[in-house]
Amino acid sequence: MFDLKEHPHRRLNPLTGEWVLVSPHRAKRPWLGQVEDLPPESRPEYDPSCYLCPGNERAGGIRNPDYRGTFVFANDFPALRDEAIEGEEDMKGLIVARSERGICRVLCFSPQHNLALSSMETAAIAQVVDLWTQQFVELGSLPWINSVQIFENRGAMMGCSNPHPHCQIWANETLPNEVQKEHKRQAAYYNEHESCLLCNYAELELAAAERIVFENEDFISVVPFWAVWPFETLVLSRRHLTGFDELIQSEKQSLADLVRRLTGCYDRLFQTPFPYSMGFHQRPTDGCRHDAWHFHAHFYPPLLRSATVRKFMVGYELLGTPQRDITPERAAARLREVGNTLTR
Ligand code: H2U
Ligand code: ZN
Repeated sequence: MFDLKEHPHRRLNPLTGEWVLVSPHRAKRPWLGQVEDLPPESRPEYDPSCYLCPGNERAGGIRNPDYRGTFVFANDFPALRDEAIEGEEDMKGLIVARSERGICRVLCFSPQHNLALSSMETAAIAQVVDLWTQQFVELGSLPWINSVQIFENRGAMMGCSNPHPHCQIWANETLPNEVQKEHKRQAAYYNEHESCLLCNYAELELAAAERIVFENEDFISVVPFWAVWPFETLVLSRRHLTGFDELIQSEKQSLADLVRRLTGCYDRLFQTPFPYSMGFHQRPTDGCRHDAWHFHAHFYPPLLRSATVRKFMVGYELLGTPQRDITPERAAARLREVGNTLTR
């Protein structure tokens, strides 16, 4: 009898059409170790050498204002530029290049150097949600911007250059690869079923309850059935929304609450500020409706068993298909267990 808890199998990611290999028999060892409160981070509230702290000079020579809440600025070393130098190359369809325009910004969540989403107050995170919304609207309304990617790299392991709480936005002309895959799959599903892929998926997960980590009135977080990273989560709005601009005030509060609890839970899992890349996926901003799109966030954390033991995407995974040992069901149970110990 085929058993998802015992036998090697593949799982489909319906958002991308890609598969993940699951080897549950390899992760039968019991969990060890107690969950304790993370000791307060030893960083100071203000760091004179930090390029994101209020009043400090950045690498490009510009000085930050003495900001008191959130703060956004144009990335001093942007990966994309907004001036139009158009062109392309195409040699027999094999050596192909196209010019790409974009805007890169950096967003500070807080003036306080030693905070993180996990240690900020819900009301302060709600202000970050407001900023994300405002940036999505402003950048998305530019006629030549068709995709707005908001993302956070946290921790040196993820290549984050500075522990000051911040994220980035890259907004550009074309849809990035991951967004393009999800765009096609959601549209195809919508056309075939006349309903939303992620609305229907959320309903299945809520009924099963097995992979849900947290839920509140407006949002759920789930270790998706097709998760690749050990403690990967997907954050879904309960209501069918296509982007930040459709969130009502109470939903912004709910999102802030869920982000705080989820990141807090991550930090307690291995008693370390948990590294991850997270980001929001929203409808393309080409002015069309994109009813098939469902607003969501992905959290991709690399840690596997401790503060230092991480998952690598190498070997078979790099050349073939991603693989995991601990099942998404066990990962979700573990996160819930830790979540129950949260004190706020
Ligand atoms: P991380 O979020 O991965 O740490 O990247 C921080 C960004 O901040 C990075 O894209 C920018 C870098 O270009 N940056 C500035 O815009 N000004 C600075 O003074 C230093 C870093
Ligand atoms: Zn700082």
